[in-house]
Amino acid sequence: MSDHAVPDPDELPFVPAPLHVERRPGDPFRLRPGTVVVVSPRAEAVSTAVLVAERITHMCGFPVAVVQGSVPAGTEGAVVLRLATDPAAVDLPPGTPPDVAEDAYRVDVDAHRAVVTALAPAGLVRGARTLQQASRRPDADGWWSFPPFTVVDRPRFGWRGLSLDVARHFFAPAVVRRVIDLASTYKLNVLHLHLTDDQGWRVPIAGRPELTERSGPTAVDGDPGGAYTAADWTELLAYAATRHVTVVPEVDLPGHVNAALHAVPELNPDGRPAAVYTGTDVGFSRLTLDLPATRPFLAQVLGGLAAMTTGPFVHVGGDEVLTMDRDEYVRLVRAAATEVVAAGKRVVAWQEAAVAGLPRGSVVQLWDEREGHEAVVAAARAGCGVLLSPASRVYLDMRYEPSFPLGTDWAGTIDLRRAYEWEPDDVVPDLPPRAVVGVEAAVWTETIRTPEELFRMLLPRLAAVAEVAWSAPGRRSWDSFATRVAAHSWRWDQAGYAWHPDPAVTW
Ligand code: TNX
Repeated sequence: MSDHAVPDPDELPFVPAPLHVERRPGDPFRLRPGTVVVVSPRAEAVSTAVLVAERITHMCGFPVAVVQGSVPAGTEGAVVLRLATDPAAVDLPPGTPPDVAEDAYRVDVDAHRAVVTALAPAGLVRGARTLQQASRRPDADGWWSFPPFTVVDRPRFGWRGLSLDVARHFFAPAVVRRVIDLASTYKLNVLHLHLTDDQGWRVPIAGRPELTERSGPTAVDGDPGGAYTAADWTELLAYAATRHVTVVPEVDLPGHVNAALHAVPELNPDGRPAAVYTGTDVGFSRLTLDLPATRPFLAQVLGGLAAMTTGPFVHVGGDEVLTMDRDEYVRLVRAAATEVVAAGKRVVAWQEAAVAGLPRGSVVQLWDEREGHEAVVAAARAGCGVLLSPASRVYLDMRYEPSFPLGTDWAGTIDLRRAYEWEPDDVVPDLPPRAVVGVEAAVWTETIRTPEELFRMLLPRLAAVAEVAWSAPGRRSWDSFATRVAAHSWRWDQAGYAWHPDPAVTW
């Protein structure tokens, strides 16, 4: 197969750019009443088939049957989801890491069928997103059609994330579901939720109802807060799981804890509840290791959170603790990490925690490019992964340009091109090979209070970061991206997502 680095943008404006794209001759594939979704008869693939059928019904307005097995005789048109066992089915090179292999897929579209092939359900979802992006706007008769093509694709990194701060301002489950949809459209596979901070506590912990009762209702500037119920949480995890997005919950410790200090008086040295905090300073609040309440609190919160988490990771924060000596900080982070490991999960922590000697297999999340990275490199040499969230590129709470009405600028302004044009291998020199597990965008919400504001900060930059995380370096270029991403704005409009018309793109 020939492989074009840059697909013909008028025809196939895929974001992120796939590894191989080939246009094929022939008539387009059309979705029409009678189209069925055919899926390999394996239980784990059925939810993907249902997702695709629902998507088609949503787009086209007619019901779509899901059929297990082979294409029924006389079928007008079929979307086929095929789970293969042979890695050659998706052109996988030997030695591909499992987290990349599970997302690998191919899509083959001709006039009669659109076939998505993958080794795992996650790959079927990624391929279905590629297919979705190939759809042309409905023609005069209202039919959706797809030009014939073949894509063979797999990600560069196994961790492609978005971190959402629901602590400074709360975002309801319905909004988080829309964030998951968007992330999944661009093949992200991790949603990291920053669930607690000085201003609020958003996640229910069994046996600790006071956390959400007392610190759920608060938020920055006295705005309305909120907290997820246990049922909300379970539903969010299920919604994400169907889209093969792993939720990584974060309880930020041992700093950023004023909401906990407000809800639990015994966590304060004077035994009195801290006042509510609705400002946006960082670094002032802290746990105290030697209080009798602290270790039980860590055990209950982290054990409880681990038990509520289907994915393999729990994030313990660790950032910006400005009022504690290093020894106590290290002991607190270790105590937190011990609870996470005891509960059967792997630790994720912000880069500051690299000094604590995290367990092998932990993930250190780099964000602050102003600091030296020696401890991060040492942690990587000791068997930790490194997740890249360089603030000056992927902090999507930074303004697009100096006069932009929302956001902040401590890490500079980030226009679309700046979010796109950077190379993960260059962020931390001296890392051992394969230490970088992936790339994660982050949106902090001190200045962001409504869904409209949130999506305007995310789009179009989230698409840029997604391409950095997915597409191999030789497969991407700004000029190509700028052309392709322009073809996505009608979809955002159609789905009701607010977005910023960055002037570097002809929208
Ligand atoms: C730094 S990133 C923080 C957050 C702020 C963010 C604002 C990190 C680990 N800490 O507490 O919300 O900057 O951009």
